[in-house]
Amino acid sequence: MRPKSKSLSPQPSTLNPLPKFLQNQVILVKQTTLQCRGQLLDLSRPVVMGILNVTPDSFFDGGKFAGVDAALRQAEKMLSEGAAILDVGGASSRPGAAEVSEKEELERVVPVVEAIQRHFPKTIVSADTWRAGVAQAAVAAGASIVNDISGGQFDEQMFETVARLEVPYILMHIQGTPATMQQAPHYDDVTLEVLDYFIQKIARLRAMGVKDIVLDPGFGFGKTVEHNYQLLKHLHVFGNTTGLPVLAGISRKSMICKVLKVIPEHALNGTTALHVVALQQGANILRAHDVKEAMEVVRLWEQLEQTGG
Ligand code: YH5
Repeated sequence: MRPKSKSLSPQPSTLNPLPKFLQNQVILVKQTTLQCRGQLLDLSRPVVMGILNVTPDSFFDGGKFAGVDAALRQAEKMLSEGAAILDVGGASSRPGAAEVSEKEELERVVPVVEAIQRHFPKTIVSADTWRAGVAQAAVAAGASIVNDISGGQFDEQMFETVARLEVPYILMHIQGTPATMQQAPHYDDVTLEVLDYFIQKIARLRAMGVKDIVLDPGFGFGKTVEHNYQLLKHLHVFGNTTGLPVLAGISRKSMICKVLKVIPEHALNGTTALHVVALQQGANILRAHDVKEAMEVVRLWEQLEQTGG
């Protein structure tokens, strides 16, 4: 039983009391939209966020024009396949990836965000960066969501920057840094510790005036295979306890590759299988390399949801 609190729980009037079974119940309203500057993103149905890497180890291997051109082609493909968001990232955060300078990251990300806005003006773009400076420049270039793998821990300016920019913030959990995170991940209870992290950060973000927050347990970021599957199995906890939307970034990650003993290039079928689980566990956004296949999962899952009986 919850202790009765005069100040916190709304008091039903004595003239019109709540039915007995609803008294002392907390009814959590799930947030189903994100205010992406001018555009409202509807999350009452699951959506797919397409991954658009602009790093040299992806397709960004030619000159500046080749990079923008290739990114635009990839953007067009993912939009035609049904992506609701394009996640543009200029610094790989894979385990052990080389650090990219802020200047280099800006030079990769800003022209691509600008080009996407010019060619596909209604597109909702998120900036995958832990740097406040890159987040600010990307939003100035047309991005309308900040996706920070560090939860504000790598750049102390990040939270105030997002508050000032008035854009939604994807709050991801990470233990350690990309350079060290896979050395010896440890938790007593991974789900509880990630939830506790979210609760602390949400309070700080709210106090600074950030309105729209999306929670992401950060699959592969300082987690063993076992930790990742615990988080996937309990994914519903994060949305259910906070009322906030949840993002799952599973696509072609090592939690699939290690179990199936395949390379990321052969991990699409495994990705699809775990996307089904993520939706069943209440995920609102699937961050995916393969938008067409992820959208098929969404459509089939919706059909199942609509089915009575
Ligand atoms: C995420 O989960 N991940 S970058 C290793 C792989 C495959 C893919 C071994 N940014 C996330 O995608 N942002 C990245 O194969 C992210 N959530 C959010 N919000 C890492 C990545 C990857 C790493």
